[in-house]
Amino acid sequence: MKIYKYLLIGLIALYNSCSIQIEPPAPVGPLPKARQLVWQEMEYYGFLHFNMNTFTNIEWGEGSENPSQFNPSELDAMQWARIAKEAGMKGLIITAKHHDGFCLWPSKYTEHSVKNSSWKNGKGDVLREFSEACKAYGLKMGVYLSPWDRNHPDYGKPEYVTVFHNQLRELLSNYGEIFEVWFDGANGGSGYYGGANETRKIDNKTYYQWDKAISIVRELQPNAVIFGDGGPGVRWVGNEQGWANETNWSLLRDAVHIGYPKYKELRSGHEDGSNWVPAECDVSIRPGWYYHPYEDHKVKTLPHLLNIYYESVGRNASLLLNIPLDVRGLVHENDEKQLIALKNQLAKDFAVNLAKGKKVTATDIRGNSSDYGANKVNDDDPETYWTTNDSITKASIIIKFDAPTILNRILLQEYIPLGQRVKKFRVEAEINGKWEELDSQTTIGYKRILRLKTVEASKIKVSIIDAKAAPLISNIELYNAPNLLVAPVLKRDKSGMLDIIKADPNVAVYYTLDGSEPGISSNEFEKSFLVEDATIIKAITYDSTTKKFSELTSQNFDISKKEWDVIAVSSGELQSTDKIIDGDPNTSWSTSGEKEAAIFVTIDLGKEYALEGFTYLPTQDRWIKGVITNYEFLVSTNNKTWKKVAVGEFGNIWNNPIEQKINFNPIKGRYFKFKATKVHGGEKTASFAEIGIITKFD
Ligand code: FUL
Repeated sequence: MKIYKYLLIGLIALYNSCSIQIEPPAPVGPLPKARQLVWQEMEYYGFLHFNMNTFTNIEWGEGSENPSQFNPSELDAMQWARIAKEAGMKGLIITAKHHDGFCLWPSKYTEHSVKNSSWKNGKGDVLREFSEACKAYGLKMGVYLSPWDRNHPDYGKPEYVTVFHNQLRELLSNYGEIFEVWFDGANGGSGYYGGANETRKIDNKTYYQWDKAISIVRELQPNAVIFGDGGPGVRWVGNEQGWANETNWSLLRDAVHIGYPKYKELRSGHEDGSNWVPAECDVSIRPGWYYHPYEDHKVKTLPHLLNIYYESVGRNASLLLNIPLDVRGLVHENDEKQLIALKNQLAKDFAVNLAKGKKVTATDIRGNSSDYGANKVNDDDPETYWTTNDSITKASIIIKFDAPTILNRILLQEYIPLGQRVKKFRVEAEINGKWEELDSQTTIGYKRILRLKTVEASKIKVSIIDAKAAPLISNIELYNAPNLLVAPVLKRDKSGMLDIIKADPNVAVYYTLDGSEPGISSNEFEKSFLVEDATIIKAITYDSTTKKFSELTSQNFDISKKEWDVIAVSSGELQSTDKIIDGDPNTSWSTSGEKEAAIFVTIDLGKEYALEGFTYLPTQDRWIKGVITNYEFLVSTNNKTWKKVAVGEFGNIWNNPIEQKINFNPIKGRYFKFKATKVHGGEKTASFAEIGIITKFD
């Protein structure tokens, strides 16, 4: 009989744990709207800055441009969509109208649009081609509409607001489904305004009648989210560099509005916010939002882009990566290459989810119900979650491997339809039978990805240490991302100390100083070393775990600048001229302004050399100024008698401000004078990021 008794007890227990329906936890508000949930899952999508500024080569047009200036030679929206799709983006947002007021579609409410441009004899409609391309590639389509219009004569008056609303209607009525409407926060100021050329101020909280604008979006595109500094659908992240704070709440207090001055708060949101407004990280793949040929060599590197991904998508935000379309109306080849490099690296980083199929246990389970069991975190179903009993806000979950497993990434997701809850959590690994803390962090939200040190663990424990209420974890993934294998970057300072920068701490760099190909039997880079003489340095990154090499870096360094001194300048501060010869391309120095022909810099090399040429790198700042286009180069042994050894022009330097190399017939000299006979745009100051000499290489 006893056996039956136990069987009965067992059955009751089974019934309790499986069959009794345990109510889901109560929501912890504010909560996301359905459209916000759909948007959140997009995670990564692209921005296309393409408009009048593309053709005037500036970032902010005044509004006085002639519509005929808009004239792409090879516009191909299918190319944009194909590349975005191949890059792994889920949608694209285009600058339908930027601050200069020019409309990419033939708006009925302004003459400043494609209808008066040279492109397709005024018959074209970029928005139409864009929408068809998005459809063809299965991408969602979004529109950027600048409220500020520096062209419109009525800007500042109520009449313009009607125009703004009507244009919004046109965009939302004629091009199919829109997933996001992007309202820029930059507002009011100087402009052309139909020829008035004046400054117009508006109150950006009231002027645009936001309630009306929002109701137009709701009426015509009920599924679209609205981006603005403070939402209402999606918020700005408070910087244009592509990162959210580690602590990132998808919540905002009521006080946040367009143009909110304490915008840095947007990087973290507000834990006690009363609205659900998740963050979007907007950042350009180049320094500028618009295409400038002079930034062709400044497309962000793979390590930089990867970092942006981890600090946006990996920190409970979305990534809106801008691609400036060029004057052809195409994505430039350099940008395409980097977009694909990022896509490929992400595919490698998240190749195999090591948590899949592993046994998971938890210290507490809501009502002991299998509906909320620990295995809900790796069941591949975003609609299920592990959670604890109502009163429990501290709990752990353990993922157990069958055998010790190497890993370095953890991805966590909260079940946000019932609110963002986790305030603090910790990740530990059991290594050789001992628990070791790998990281301790704050918020999770929709998605959090941590880059951990590489460990070989038999178990991974995630402990929720503090939460607003019982934590709801829908997903945990574990990965072993490969080391980042990119060519090393070489840097030498004024004293001749050479540093080699590797993108990943877990890789090795080998180098040679004699022009030969480096390999694992060459010198391994450990710390900076002195390179005083003219030397070719070849360096390569090596990953011992995969036995793979990166591409090669090969750089010619001429004599070091250790003994160099800037002894005279035509104008400007002599004390800070070291920036011209500090070996750092990111620091620059400028003259303070004079008659063009008089600009010069004189440098003492410390001793005599056989000189064969010189190099000039203009400022690498985002806003480049003072780029020397024509030069004279003079050499002296005594700083008294000078011989002019080179006169000429740096061809295309404004469009492509990379290092210029000029050779001349060998001559002995200790001093040189570099004269600027012409500066781009007739500016009266000249900028120098770096000047070098050539003694050996050509
Ligand atoms: C800013 C604008 O002023 C920039 O030109 C760019 O469009 C960026 C995305 O937003 O506020």
